[in-house]
Amino acid sequence: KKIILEELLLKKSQQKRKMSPANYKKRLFVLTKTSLSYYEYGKEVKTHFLKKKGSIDIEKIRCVETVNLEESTPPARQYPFQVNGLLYVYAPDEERRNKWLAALHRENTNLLSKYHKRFFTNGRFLCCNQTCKTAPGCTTWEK
Ligand code: 4IP
Ligand code: ZN
Repeated sequence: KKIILEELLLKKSQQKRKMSPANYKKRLFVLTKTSLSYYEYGKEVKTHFLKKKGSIDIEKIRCVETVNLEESTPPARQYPFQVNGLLYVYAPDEERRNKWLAALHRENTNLLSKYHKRFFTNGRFLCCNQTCKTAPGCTTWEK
């Protein structure tokens, strides 16, 4: 399948399991016409044996936006973007983040106009205090 965009980016754990602590992993993100996937990638992993760690169907993506920075965010995490308010990915700089946002917007026709502008942390969205991960967005998104 044709790759639209591919880059080694930092991601925050989605914490699907309740007890898992938040952590950050470098993953190879690959965008195609049909999915956004991330793979384990490192010196010890040969490129042709990349291990897929996660994937989202493009048609299931409803929101792709930046995320407001919280106080004292380390240098490596200055350019976050979110997918569906659940997957947080960090680009190395503003330009690369814009590249990903533009590509994800271009491939997607199902985007909602509302999103959460701050992180989901400790069981709630910091922007609106909603505790459900799938709670409707609180902020209108403008292109
Ligand atoms: C893992 O931490 C990794 O961060 C996983 O990311 C993440 O899954 C897990 O969160 C989290 O517990 P450990 O490696 O220390 O176990 P990756 O899949 O990129 O390795 P996500 O869902 O973020 O992919 P859970 O709670 O979602 O499983
Ligand atoms: Zn919100």
